[in-house]
Amino acid sequence: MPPLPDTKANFHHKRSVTGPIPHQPPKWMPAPESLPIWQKFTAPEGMDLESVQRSFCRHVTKTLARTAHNMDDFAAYQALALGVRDRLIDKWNITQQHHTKMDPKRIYYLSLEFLLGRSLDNALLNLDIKELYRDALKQLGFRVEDLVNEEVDAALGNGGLGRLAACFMDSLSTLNVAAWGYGIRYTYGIFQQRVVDGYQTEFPDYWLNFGNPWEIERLDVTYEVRFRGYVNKIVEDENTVRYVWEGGDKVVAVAYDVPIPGFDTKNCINIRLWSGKPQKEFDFASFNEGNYEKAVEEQKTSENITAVLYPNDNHMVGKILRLKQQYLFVCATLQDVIRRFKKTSRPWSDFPGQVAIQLNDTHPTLGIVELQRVLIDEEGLSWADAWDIVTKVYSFTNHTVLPEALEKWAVPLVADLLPRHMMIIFDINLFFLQDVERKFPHDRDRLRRMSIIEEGHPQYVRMAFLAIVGSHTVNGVAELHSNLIKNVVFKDFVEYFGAAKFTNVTNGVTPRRWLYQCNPRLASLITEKLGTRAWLKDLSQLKKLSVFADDQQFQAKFMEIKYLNKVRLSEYIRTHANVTIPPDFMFDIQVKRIHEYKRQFMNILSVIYRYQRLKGLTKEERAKEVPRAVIFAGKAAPGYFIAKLVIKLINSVAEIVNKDPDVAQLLKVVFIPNYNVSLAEVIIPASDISQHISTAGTEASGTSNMKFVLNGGLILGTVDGANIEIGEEVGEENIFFFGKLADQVEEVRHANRYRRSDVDPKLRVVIDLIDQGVFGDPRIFEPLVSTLTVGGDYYIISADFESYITAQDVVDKAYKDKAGWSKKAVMCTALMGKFSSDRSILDYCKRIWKVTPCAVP
Ligand code: F58
Repeated sequence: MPPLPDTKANFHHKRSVTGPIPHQPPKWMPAPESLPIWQKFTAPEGMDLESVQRSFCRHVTKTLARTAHNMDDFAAYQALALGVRDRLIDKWNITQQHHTKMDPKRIYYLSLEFLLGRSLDNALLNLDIKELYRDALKQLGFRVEDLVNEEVDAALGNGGLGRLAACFMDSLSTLNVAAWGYGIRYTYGIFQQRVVDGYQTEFPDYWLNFGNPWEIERLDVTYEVRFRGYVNKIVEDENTVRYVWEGGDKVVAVAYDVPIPGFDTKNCINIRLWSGKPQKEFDFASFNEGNYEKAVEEQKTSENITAVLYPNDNHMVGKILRLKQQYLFVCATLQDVIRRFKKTSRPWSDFPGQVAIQLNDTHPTLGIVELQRVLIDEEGLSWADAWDIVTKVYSFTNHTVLPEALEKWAVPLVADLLPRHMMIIFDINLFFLQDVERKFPHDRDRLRRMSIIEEGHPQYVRMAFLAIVGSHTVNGVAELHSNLIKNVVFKDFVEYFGAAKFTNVTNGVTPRRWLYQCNPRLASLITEKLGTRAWLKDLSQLKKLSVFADDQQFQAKFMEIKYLNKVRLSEYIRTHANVTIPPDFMFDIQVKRIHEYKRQFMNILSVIYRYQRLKGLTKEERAKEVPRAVIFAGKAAPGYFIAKLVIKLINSVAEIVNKDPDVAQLLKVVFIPNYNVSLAEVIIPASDISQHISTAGTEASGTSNMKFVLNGGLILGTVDGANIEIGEEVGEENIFFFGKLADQVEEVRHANRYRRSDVDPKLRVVIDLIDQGVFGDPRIFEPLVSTLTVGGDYYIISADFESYITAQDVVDKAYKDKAGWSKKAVMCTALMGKFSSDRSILDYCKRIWKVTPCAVP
């Protein structure tokens, strides 16, 4: 078949290496940017009612082709979002032009997940135009508050790691850092969860079904990505051999840009998400033969790569499609980064001064190998020069110490999909181990332990080791976690590289979304008391609230807001989970991914314990009890059988407890389905107490703990992750700790192995009730219960149970003292300044990336 003509209809139209080819007018014509008329009509939109209304109506009638007669709230949301997006694009353009002019060091945050949630309310608040839009839309017959709820979440992440990336982007933009986020535009985000007969069921997340106003499709920003093929060895002369990766299959990555506005700044940065597309739309030869299925096959396989987010939280899956996602992601990203760098015609030696790449966990670690490959195979640098550049550019954040979450890829799989990369990994490992050997001669076992390649059949590539060896800095996400990394998990590497390479950056959350946006009443009260909104950019200013902690009037206002937030959540629960919860109950909340290490199981076991205790009380005794609503939400990985059983147990307990008249005034239990970012925004401001009760040493940081405390909720928690630092900030009197410490856990586990069925007596009571069938057929729960009895109780629920129950009693007692509790709640909000993601980002900027802001003047 003759080749197709090279027109835009047949091929991907690509930007040139140095960016778009500038428009070249004939000599007699002036350059467009010099014409006043361009300036006039590209000026940012006006900040007045009429401009807002004109834009809204134009989008309704022209973009959406609707009219005032056939409008619904969703169409109104779309028109509103498109108008706000126009403003974001104005800012985005100014920011990009400024960065091009100043050419600062760029920060690239590489993450396979960005859990952004909704964008509209956030953009309105960050741009400080919510009031304006509220007034403008009211005159057109719409309420902004209703339209905001029409938006579907962008749920391109599993949990903490993905949400952290989103908070970091908000802070980077607010702090005017010249940063880019890079990720994948999954066609399906994290699955939607429904509860059927008490069990979790999963449904696909069709988030793009009605279009996405927050993305800009860049059909001219595309890069080819190769898979498989072979490596050609070219002997150039007797001292030089070169390797070229050839053949195989190619797909194309297309860019989608998501603007991220900063708060109270002109700055608006970008997250660039990649989508897999076929290199050519379809195979004409097969099409002409009548084989239509084969003709579109290539399209299907390339689009499949970015079709779905893997729904596992803290658990590695070794699927080839996941490896393809990772490579497509880093390959396209690096081509984009290098294209931007080359626009300035700087030498390669400038690269580390101009580019910092942060690896959000090991998922983008192939980027290390890919940069080395490009530099030696395509740019002709020597191995040593290239490796020097690579290791000055990358830094790596570790988010977990759970062994089952540490990524490793089977060598045959990598060798098949990425043959040249596999060669380079072996070389990196060889040079590294030679060096280790020089430093620690005759230590065979050390070489085995530190090898990037794990020996066995098959061999595996240990991605964390590769990330450490290829980065200049490695950080954990809370003090305890960083210490575990240094002293336990990567101890050998600290001995080899020295302690300076390993550091801590404690996580943070953005106060814009996690207070200002989700708790507007509290935000207003704070601004009123402090007389300024400056705390939104400098959260440490909240400490000035502590002088009001004993002020009865202030306490009353603070707790009134808490109460109204509880009313709002109670209403949500009534309509979405069909349980009625009186807002004057204590709201005791545990919301996060369902995982054994997070111990939702222990929580529901303690609820059963409370239930039987309450049932045994006299009427007089009951009158002294604190009524409690125990609220759960969270998704279990679809293949995680035990986690799913925990959800079933929670729902079974809820069913019995909620209909038992004996405890109707004292206890409610509910599982709210489909936990996501926008639901978190309703749940978090409504907590009296929230639970963060992981087995000590297992939760790297946790970030929802920070959100709850920031909103004036207390914590019941273990001495784990960021709980510890929260305790240090708010004071021991304002947090409820219990349980074994991280350094005691191993001993308990060891003992568990030898004292099989000997569980804590209070826990025994609970297990017996389950076994008697009080919560339904006990055979259903047998696999779950046996993790405690015959399974060795790896997460030490039994050893922590007594201390947990005691801590619950302490919480009850504290709650009865209304003034005392109010003071604690105020102090919590006041003393959370440390946990702003702005502080985390400034930490990264100073100590890891070595960059200063580049603000648009
Ligand atoms: C979480 N990790 C940690 N991983 O569990 C949490 O303690 C920490 O606060 C948070 O990171 C931010 O640092 C986490 O969410 C994942 O979801 C991975 C997704 C991809 C597969 C492996 C787990």
